[in-house]
Amino acid sequence: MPVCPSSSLDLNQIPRNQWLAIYRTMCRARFTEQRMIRLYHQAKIFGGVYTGFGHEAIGAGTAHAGGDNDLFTPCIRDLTVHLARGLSVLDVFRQFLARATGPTRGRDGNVHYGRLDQGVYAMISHLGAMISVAVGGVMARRRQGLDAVAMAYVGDGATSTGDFHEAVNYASVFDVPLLVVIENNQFAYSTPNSQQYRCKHLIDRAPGYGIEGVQVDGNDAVAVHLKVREIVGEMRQTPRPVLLECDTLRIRGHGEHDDAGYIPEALKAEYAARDPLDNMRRSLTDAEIATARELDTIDSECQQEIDEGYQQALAEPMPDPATLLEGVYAE
Ligand SMILES: Cc1ncc(C[n+]2csc(CCOP(=O)(O)OP(=O)(O)O)c2C)c(N)n1
Repeated sequence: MPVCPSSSLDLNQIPRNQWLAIYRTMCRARFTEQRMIRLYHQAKIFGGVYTGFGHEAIGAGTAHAGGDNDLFTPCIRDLTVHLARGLSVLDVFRQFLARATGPTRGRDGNVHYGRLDQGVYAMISHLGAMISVAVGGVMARRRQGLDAVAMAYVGDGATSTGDFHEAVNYASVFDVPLLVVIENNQFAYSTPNSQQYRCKHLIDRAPGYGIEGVQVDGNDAVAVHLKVREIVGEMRQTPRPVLLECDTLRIRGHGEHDDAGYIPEALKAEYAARDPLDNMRRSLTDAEIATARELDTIDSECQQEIDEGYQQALAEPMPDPATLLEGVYAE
């Protein structure tokens, strides 16, 4: 029987609705991606499919700790962040089915989307490159007098890039309120951590930058959320960057084209027993925040939203080839 990771944490510190919102975000992401995988194998998706199976507690736990003015640079594991910030499941299907009505108007295949009105930058694929975008964005908001913070999401592989070093060093020197969320899923594509870095933990590097590093169980949304609320609260008052290392395992391949055969079965089994959604259900029911039945209702509502979103997106048009050059240059 897997242990309840959050048993020592007091969930009553924050309103019940907040916990339910986090659980709902995790379900919406997981179930949407389950559908996406099926569609990918039916060749109905334009482009690849990269999922955040196993990462849901990280994106949901962090993004739900943000406020209206905050900025986010999610990566391919973080559908939860998009959904937590207000993107609809319908928009996600529009994007992956290359519909003209979607966030990139059917022009991207398919992960480079985001909505600035929701504080979410569209990612580019270069590992670590979005951290400095988050730095610049949040500095601009601070200059406008807003008490914004930024959350930049990277994998363990991204921490080996020069971009990571440049952005974190700069943020440290200029006291930028930046949470660097390291989703340490133990493999950078197929490269294991033993071939990625020598330090014991990635946050061991934080003192070298003169900043704080915090480690958290990335499969425990309660632990992630409570810790990030605390960090973000302090960061708003006293701007500074923090490295947050979330331990997890990517349950599927780097993308659906990859069978993740390089991840040992025993490791997969260990983390499958600590699935973030199961953990969250257990935490919420043990703390009597919600009954299993109430959580089942949320599950069915999410499934219905996904069925409806998919059907609606399917009925919408793909872009007209005559509009190909629209949006390429500023007008
Ligand atoms: C600058 C750069 N180099 C190489 C790649 C090719 N690439 C795509 S994903 C990946 C590994 C990603 O590892 P990690 O950041 O740990 O994410 P994970 O897939 O393990 O979640 C690499 C090398 C890239 N996108 N950008």
